[in-house]
Amino acid sequence: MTEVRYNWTKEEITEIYNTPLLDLIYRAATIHRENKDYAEVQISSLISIKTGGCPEDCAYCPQAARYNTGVDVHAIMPKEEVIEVAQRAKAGGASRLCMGAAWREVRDNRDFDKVIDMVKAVNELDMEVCCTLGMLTESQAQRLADAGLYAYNHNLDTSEEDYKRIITTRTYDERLQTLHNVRKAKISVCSGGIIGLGETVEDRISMLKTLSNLPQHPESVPINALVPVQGTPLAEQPRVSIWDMVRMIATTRIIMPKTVVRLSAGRTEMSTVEQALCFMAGANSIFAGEKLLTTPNPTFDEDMAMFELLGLTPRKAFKNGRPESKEIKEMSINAVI
Ligand code: SAM
Ligand code: DTB
Ligand code: SF4
Repeated sequence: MTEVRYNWTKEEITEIYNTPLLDLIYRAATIHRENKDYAEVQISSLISIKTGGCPEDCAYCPQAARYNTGVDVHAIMPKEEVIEVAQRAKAGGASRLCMGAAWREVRDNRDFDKVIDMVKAVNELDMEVCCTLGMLTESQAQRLADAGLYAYNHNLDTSEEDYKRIITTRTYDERLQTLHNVRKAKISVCSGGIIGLGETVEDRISMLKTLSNLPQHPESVPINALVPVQGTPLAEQPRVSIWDMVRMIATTRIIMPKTVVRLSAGRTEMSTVEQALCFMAGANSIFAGEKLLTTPNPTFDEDMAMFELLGLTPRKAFKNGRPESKEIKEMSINAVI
């Protein structure tokens, strides 16, 4: 019996994070096995529907207009192209398609109408549709929900205390407000962060506290390792240690036992052995397909070979029900499993 808690303290999370490594992995793996089909891994594929030229100053991001990163700037992609990519992703084993746009926030304009059409079209392919478009108002979230949007990705990235060092063009509170708007529209929440930004362990703990103290835990928490990109202020950051990645994944698994924990950016730098440790520590989702948004990622074939080797299977779409049928029953407040 694992109690799902929403009142984790920094002290408790720190103690978990600092547990001797093998004990930590064992504890996380045990919780994972009690709560989930541990061999099932959700595969999400990313597509950048509007690339580069973003007005924000996120220090890690190759798509911020103010950094010279060589990213090709693209206006919004035609729906037909999105459908083609979605079909290829589905054939590669993906059950979810996440459409990303380099926007600060959604505006109520023609581009948003186009995104709404894309959401409807991908939904018809029987894939879970996710978007990550920046900040959303309540009515924009509702419009996406009405179009059949399954999940919305909106990362906290780091701690509230560390936020200004990484991003100055928006606040942590604005980020949390969007998560609230998404939740209100009954869209599944995907929110996590990045390690390797030069943050402290306290920052990582603080971010995990914020996520685990939300009224409902996010249904998915992506843990990204920074992909350092030339031209961004964080280009020279050293590669994050695999042990930090494992600690972060295991701690997330323990404090949010029912959440899907996604081993996200940074996998091209990880060996199969290192990724296996992350799955052991409770990761049960990946981004698959040869590109993340603008940077490389392992191919579907490489990932399928890894799944076969490790005895993992891709999770089917809508395992927790479709939003229309109000069956997103993965989590409920005070749920005890
Ligand atoms: N513009 C929207 C926003 O910021 O929410 C959506 C797209 S943005 C690229 C989505 C997420 O990608 C960011 O919140 C960040 O967590 C992640 N990301 C961006 N650049 C990254 C990098 N170089 N390494 C790891 N993760 C990165
Ligand atoms: C998330 O947490 N990671 C993804 C997705 N959500 C949108 C993005 C990773 C981006 C890595 C850098 C790039 O490819 O541009
Ligand atoms: Fe823009 Fe999102 Fe990149 Fe920040 S992370 S610069 S908001 S695309």
